[in-house]
Amino acid sequence: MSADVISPDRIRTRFSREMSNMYRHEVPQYGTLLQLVGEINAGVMAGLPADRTLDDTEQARLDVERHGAIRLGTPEELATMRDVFAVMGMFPVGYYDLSEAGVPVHSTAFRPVDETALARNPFRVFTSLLRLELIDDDQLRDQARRILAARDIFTPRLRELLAEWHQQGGLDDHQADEFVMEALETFRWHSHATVDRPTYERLHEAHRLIADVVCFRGPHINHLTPRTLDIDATQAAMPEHGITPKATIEGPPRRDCPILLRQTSFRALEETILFAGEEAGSHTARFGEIEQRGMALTPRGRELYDQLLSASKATTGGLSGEAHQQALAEAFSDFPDDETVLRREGLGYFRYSLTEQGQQRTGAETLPEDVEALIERGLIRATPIIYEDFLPVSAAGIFQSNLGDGGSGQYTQSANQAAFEEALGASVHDPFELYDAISQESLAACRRALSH
Ligand code: OOG
Ligand code: NI
Repeated sequence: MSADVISPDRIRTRFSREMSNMYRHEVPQYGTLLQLVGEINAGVMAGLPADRTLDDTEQARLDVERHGAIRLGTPEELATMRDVFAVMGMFPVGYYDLSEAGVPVHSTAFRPVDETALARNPFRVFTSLLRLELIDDDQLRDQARRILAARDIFTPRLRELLAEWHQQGGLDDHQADEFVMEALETFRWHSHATVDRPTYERLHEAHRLIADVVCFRGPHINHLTPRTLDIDATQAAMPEHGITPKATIEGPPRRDCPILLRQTSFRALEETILFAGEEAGSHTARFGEIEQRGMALTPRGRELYDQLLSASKATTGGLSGEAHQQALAEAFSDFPDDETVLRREGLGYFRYSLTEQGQQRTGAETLPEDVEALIERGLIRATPIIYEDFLPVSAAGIFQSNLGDGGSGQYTQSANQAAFEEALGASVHDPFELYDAISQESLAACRRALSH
């Protein structure tokens, strides 16, 4: 490895900053949203009790924290994209099957995986791969395949830089700057469609999303999402800022102990496009979204969440706004809303650290084995680990709300993680394993320190 190679964390931070600047120009409402979320977050932070204030690292992370999404057309695009993200220290985590919800894609999220990298900049990109095999019409499927095979979504210079990265085991400062600019090209919006109007319309009719993936030169970034500390307040303030959010917040209800991820989105733009032959038309692809993140759940906690969410449909169906939140909260009344209970029942993941008393302890008396006993003795404390991933049911809701009416299809085929991983050229990380490792390692570090 060459000596002047820079950290992938720095490349990721540069890239997410440039992407944010680009998107602000492309979609002005995104700028409005950033401002609103910034104000709400400042208000929340000012009102936090002293033992809950965010430290500098957490605050710095929050200021830069974004997620985006792209939709790719071919296995080759996905495999190359994996390298592009690897340069920035982002790796595929989780498998999401959206076909169940009538969207002909499956997805993963590229994100940093280790704690230090997450703390520096947790930038994530929800990345979907179109499943052409779900198009019934043979002719249309072949046509889509041909159109996709003829495009290259990466610039020639980006491909060279990827080769240099492979050879050197990293990029130096200058290469990194070049890389960021070249990679940005792949995510840029192109108002020229690559096909004529009839082709666009046929693909659009098969599924709006198919037209969005197939008819353009690249996989334009379709949203960039800041993280709010109070999604209910942000959602309520959106209309005053000229933004109309979808009617319901996806995910778990508002709670004292936030879990997983709550999200809401809005349709941002109807874009003017030019078909091949210069005929003008319009296309909606880009939208806005906000998210609030809570505690990562263990498989047990997640099972309970999925079960309650699915049961909630019976009472929340058709409701919106506050009424929807009320009904959802009632449906979730069996989900403990107390950190100690969530921990003792093994529903959430926690990070352990020494208390002041733990740091001062002299190794005289024998230590209890049990975590709960260590906490009760005042030697260690547990804080929830933030959920860094996505939720398939919520993602489907986000897709749907932005596809507009008639956006959904019916697919008989379902999850195919093996095919996705084959296209990717790697297996995806299991998110539960990542959270568990962070939790276990923090506990082991506490035990080592205490037994000195
Ligand atoms: C991605 C939708 C999923 C989320 O936050 O769940 C997503 C897309 O529309 O391409 O971004
Ligand atoms: Ni999103």
